[in-house]
Amino acid sequence: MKRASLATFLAAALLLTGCTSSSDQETQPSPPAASQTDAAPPTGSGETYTGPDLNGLTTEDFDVTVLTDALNYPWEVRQSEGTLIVTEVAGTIVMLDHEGRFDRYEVETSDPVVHDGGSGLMGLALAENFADSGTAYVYYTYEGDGLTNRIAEVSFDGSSWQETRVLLDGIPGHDLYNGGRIAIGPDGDLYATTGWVHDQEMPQDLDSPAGKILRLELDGSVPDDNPFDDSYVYSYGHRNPQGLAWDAEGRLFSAEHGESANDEINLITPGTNYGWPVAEGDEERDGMETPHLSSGSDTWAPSGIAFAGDDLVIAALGAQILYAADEDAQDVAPLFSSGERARAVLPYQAGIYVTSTNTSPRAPEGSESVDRLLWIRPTS
Ligand SMILES: [Ca+2]
Repeated sequence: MKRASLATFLAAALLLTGCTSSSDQETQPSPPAASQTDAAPPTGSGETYTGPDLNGLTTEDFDVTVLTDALNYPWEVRQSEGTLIVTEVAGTIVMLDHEGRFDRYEVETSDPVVHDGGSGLMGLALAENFADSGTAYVYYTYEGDGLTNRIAEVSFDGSSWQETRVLLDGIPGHDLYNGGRIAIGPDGDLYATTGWVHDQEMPQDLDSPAGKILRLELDGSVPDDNPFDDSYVYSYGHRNPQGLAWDAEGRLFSAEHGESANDEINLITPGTNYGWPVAEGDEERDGMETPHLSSGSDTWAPSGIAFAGDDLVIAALGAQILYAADEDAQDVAPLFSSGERARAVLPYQAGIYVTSTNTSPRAPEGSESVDRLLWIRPTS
């Protein structure tokens, strides 16, 4: 990073001196090699983890870099060509990098973002060509028929973030149970988690978008091969799912909060009923799927999840820790803790980015939350 700064300085110096003679040029130091060796910041697109197997690692096995401690209730973290892009529930997006950049933008939306409790600007997904197009997708709360959620396309033009079109409106909202994670799957479609909004009927009602995992085309239309005709519903019977991740074989996993303990990691298959509120945790009912993994009597309060190689990394709010589930997500073990409520995880190259959300969703509206973006790297 120092060498990159030096190169920038030298380039600027050459520009300032203007007409440098050819003999002077020959005395200039050679430009640094293009490839960086140690601790190179992320470059390129995609979200491929190249670090060691996480199995068996604990907090002491990680180098920790605090990229910023100036976030306020962040929700999602994505990356594009070395820039980390973080949503904050108040309706802002922070863009920062490993060289000290920190820019905060208010997203210009068609209706104001409403942050009430845990609602607000939550999910973010970047189009595959984001670095060129600036196109991305967000999930946010606005005032419709009460608190209501929307999935919208947004665009970053280099100086501002603006909503460009609404993909799906009218998702019931709540101060606690909004779901809110969006992600583009290996099939190129957009998946979204929605909350049960404390309604006993909606999660089991296929005509309601609440308590579901939804699947949309990127233009907002219903994919032809969704499990129910002319419906965004991909799976149902969810309580408050906030995590979406695909493994190397393309299998979709989701994490959701139980009511009291009984947090779940579900293996999501199209058209499947995951039980809520009829069945809780490992309770078995005809026509309803039990969790792939359950916290049982423990509380994880899982939010973001992501695969790092074969390991499913789980950001836990309640437990203030990252967990890792081993291959096929058969068992969960503590991985890393900073003593903060972990909200989102992004394994990328040799490390994992982690955002914290240290204000409880039940904190008074407008409460400041001192939150960080960490970059943790296994030392082994
Ligand atoms: Ca369930």
